[in-house]
Amino acid sequence: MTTPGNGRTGPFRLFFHPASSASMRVTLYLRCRGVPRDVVELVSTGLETDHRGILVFTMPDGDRETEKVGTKDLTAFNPEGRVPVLLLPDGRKLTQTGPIIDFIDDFLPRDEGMRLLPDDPWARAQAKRIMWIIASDVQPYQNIAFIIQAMGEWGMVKAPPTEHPLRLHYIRREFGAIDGIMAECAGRFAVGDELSLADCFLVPQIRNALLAGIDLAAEFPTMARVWENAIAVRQVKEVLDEAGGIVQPLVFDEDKFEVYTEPAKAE
Ligand SMILES: N[C@@H](CCC(=O)N[C@@H](CS)C(=O)NCC(=O)O)C(=O)O
Repeated sequence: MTTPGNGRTGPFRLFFHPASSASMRVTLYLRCRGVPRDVVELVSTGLETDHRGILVFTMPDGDRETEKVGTKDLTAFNPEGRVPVLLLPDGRKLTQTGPIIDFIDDFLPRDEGMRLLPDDPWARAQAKRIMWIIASDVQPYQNIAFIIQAMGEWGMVKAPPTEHPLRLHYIRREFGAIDGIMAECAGRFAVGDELSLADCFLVPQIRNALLAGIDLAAEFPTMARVWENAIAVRQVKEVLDEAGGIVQPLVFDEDKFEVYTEPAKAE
């Protein structure tokens, strides 16, 4: 495969972090699609917490790209301050999980490996529908950083961040919608009997929901069935194991969060 690079050759480099659910959408895609490391190299960013206890992704220690940008501050590399980021051999960068996956896929042979999108236009649209609900209607509202900041700076009711009522509300509301959609289109997996990008987006979001204490089997039966089938797939299991298991493990620093949200701060 030739990657675009204005004459420069080399793999794409995916800057990601195992603690990031958005990153996991792409790492699941790469593993399930069978994309080799010489096509997309994985580069794990650094990770710190700020004074509020919020996770901050940093440039990776000792990486040549960190040398180039001259700081550990990720915003110097990606002004959005987020992961994942795809770096092209010529230095161009692409953000946002959906476009990153589409872009990589444009360089892969159509007839090799798992395609991860159904051929049927309606089924393909259902897969994208589920992906969009997760990326735009669930993940931003249940984001721990957003919830901590809202408690510390904007007077939102204080509660444990992982199980905050706002977080539970949006996960339950949208999971209810997805469960209804999947009642129509799921087979063994989110859309039909083949694993698709809908599963690659669903799995990390369910991992967040499990951390929030949601009982998937009791509340979202179709989703629970699909989840069990998805995590039994070897490639999915490998990615989950490498990221610390089936429940999202690392989300914020509790001690710093307590100091940041103590009542005196709110006056
Ligand atoms: N819409 C983005 C979401 C990316 C995102 O929110 N990533 C989180 C980690 S899961 C992040 O980097 N957060 C750091 C921050 O917001 O400062 C995508 O699909 O790529």
